[in-house]
Amino acid sequence: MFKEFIKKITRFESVGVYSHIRPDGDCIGSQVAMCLWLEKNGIRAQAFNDHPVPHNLEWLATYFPIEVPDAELTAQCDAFVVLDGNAPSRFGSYEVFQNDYHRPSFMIDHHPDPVDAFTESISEVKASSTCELVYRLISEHDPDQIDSETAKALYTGIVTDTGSMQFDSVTPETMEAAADLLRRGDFKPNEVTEQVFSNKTPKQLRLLSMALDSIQLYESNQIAIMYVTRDMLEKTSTTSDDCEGFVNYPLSISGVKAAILLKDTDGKGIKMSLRSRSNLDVNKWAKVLDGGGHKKAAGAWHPGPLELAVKDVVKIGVKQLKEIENESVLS
Ligand SMILES: [Mn+2]
Repeated sequence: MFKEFIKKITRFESVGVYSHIRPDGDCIGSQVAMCLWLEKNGIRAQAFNDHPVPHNLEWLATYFPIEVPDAELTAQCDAFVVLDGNAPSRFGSYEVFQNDYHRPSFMIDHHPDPVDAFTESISEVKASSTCELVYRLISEHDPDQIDSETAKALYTGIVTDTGSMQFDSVTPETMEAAADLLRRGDFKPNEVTEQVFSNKTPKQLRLLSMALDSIQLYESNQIAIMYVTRDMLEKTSTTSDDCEGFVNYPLSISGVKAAILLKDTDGKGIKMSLRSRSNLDVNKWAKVLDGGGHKKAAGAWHPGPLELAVKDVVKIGVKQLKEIENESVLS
C-alpha cells in the first residue's frame, strides 16, 4: 500500500499538500510531516489550507509554513496530496482548482466511505489518525528520516485524534508509533500536549462553566446534550472556536453512551459535534442530519431553532438505541 504511494509521489518535482478546512491537530500534524518528508527526498513541497491554523497548533506551522492557496501557487504543483479527509470538498478551493486542472492527486485518510476521486489512495478506517498512517509511510520508506520536528508533528495528530490515547481507535500499533516518535524525536510527551491542551484562557473556562450548566440527559443518562448559544459567547467575550473539546465533558458522565454539543452561535443554523463511547454509531446518526464522520466522532447540522434541533437529534439517537437493543434481543 505505502510502497506504491512512495514510488509514485517521489516522481514529481513539486507537490502541493492540503490539510482539510477548519483544520485540527491530525491534519496539520500530518501535513507538516508530509512536507518535511517530501523535501528530504528532493521534492519541493508547499502546504495549503484556506483557513488559518488554530492558535494551539501555530507552533507546528513554524516547522513548515502553511499558506492560503491561490491560482499562482497551485499552478506550480505537478501533483497534490490531501490529508485527513476523503472527498475533494473537504479541502475547500482545492476542489475548484482540480475541477479545472485534473492534476494527479494522492489521498491519505482514516474516515469511512472514501470518494473515488483520487489517482492513489491510502484509506484505512482502522487507523487511529492520519498521522499514524503518515508515520507508517515514512517508516516504510526510511525511518531515519523522522527528525525531531517530524516526530512532534506526527505525535500531535495521534494524541489529538485519540483524545490523548483514550478512544477505542487506539491499537498496540498506535502506542508503538507514539513510542517510536518519542524516541526518534527525543522529546517528552508533555512538550507537545502542554502546547496543544494547556492553553485555556479564563474566558474559555467561564464559557465552559455555562456550557456545563446546559447539560441535559435522556434515556436513563445514555444520551447527553450540551449547548452553546450566541448569548453565552457574548457574555464571556469568546468565539465558537473556544468550545473545542467541550463535548468530552458530557461524554465523561457515567453511563453516557453518546454526547452531542450543539452550537447556536452564528445565526446560520445549529452545528453539532457528536461523540460516542459505545456501539452507538454517530456517523450514521449524523448522516440523518446533513453530516458525517466516524463511528465515534461526527459532525452534523440542523436549521434550528435550538429546541427543535435538540428534540430531533435526541429522537434519532433514541431510535438507534432501540434498534441496537432489538438486535441484541434477537441474536
Ligand atoms: Mn484525523
